[in-house]
Amino acid sequence: MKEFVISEAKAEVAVLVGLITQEQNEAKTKEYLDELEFLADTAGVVTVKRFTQKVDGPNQTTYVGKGKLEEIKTYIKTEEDDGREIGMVIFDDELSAKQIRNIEAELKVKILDRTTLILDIFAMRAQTANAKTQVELAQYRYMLPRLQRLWTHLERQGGGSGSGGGKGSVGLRGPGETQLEMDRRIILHRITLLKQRLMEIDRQKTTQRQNRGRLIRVALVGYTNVGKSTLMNLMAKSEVFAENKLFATLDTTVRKVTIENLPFLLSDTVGFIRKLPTDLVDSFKSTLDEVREADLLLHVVDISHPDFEEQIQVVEKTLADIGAGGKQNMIVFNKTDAYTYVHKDENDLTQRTKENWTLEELEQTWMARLNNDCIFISAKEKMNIDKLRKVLYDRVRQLHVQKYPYNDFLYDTYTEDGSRD
Ligand SMILES: Nc1nc2c(ncn2[C@@H]2O[C@H](COP(=O)(O)OP(=O)(O)OP(=O)(O)O)[C@@H](O)[C@H]2O)c(=O)[nH]1
Ligand SMILES: [Mg+2]
Repeated sequence: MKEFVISEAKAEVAVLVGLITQEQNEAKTKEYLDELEFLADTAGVVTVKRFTQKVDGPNQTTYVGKGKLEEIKTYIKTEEDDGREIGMVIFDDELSAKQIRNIEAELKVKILDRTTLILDIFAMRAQTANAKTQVELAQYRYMLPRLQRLWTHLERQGGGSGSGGGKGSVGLRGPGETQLEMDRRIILHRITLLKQRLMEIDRQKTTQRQNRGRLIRVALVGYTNVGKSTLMNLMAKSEVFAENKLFATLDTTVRKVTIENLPFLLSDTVGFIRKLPTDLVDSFKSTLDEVREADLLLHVVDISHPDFEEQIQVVEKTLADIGAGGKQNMIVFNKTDAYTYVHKDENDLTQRTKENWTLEELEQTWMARLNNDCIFISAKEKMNIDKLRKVLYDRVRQLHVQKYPYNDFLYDTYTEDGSRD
């Protein structure tokens, strides 16, 4: 967590809140909050404090319990009294309309949840018309069921007294209703419009894809920030924006790559993250079509990340959700240069944990588990890239021969002594 410094006073300042439950132990919650802090940082928000609470599950009205909420409130107040303004509180899970309303009434600062934060970053990152439309659609879809918040606010101003008369039960009459209904209608209308626009973009993209000719399509997929774009740039000599922030990429880029005599298409697309709202995934349909229609998926994993195994699971689950589950795929373990482990002394007889594994041990374990169907590289340090090219060549060639048996540009390569490769 960053120390609070005056020079950063202009940046928005946040407090994070997460729960420790039966399913989510303390270590896990810490990892989730680390990621939430990284998300906040990507959005330009400085995190100054974290609150966690041990509970059975989220409180239906206020997410955390009353006491904890009080504690957060006191903290905000004390900070403010000292001239340090806390701009927002960010919760690690999706909040309902009711929860947002209650928490906001108590804390009196901006309340965000993981999803709103992700949507915010997406909005910030969206470059093309396609990405912008997709993000806007996801935002409205998220907003719609939470509109009630506005309604109650109006109700408090005296809207629901029944002065409007007519139909509806108590609390559902008067100007409050009109306002809510109007907002709802405007948003629904906008959603329809955005969907139409996306359908149009979809049609164009489908035509584009159909015109691409008979080439095998390989898609880079993976958790956010694992190095997909870095690898794309290396393989395709392209210049996709890559940086150490989450969701640097939102749109799909497709490049033609040729290894020896074999051309194929390589695509780079948006990364996945845990607790990604399904609505958002749905909205990104046209971006994810590239993944859905790929012949081979290269699942890039950041092996230097302490939580890479869960990230693999999240990606696999998301792939299954978008209907790309059963595809041929290969895991590319990236960032081997950044892998660290805790050395364990020979005389130390306590149980070795995963933290004590050397890179070599880790490689052996995964090679065995995946039947050698994986590769360990560093895109940044360009380590093992020749091997990756070789493996990719073999895989793509095999797919190509199956799919386009009569393609004439594909001829055998011969080694120097004249024998077949
Ligand atoms: N140490 C190390 N860093 C790497 C390696 N490959 C990529 N990175 C860094 O990891 C960060 C993320 O890289 P990107 O290529 O943007 O990752 P991405 O998967 O495209 O991320 P999103 O588009 O944000 O989902 C950048 O700071 C890269 O420089 C590697 O092999 N080793
Ligand atoms: Mg990227």
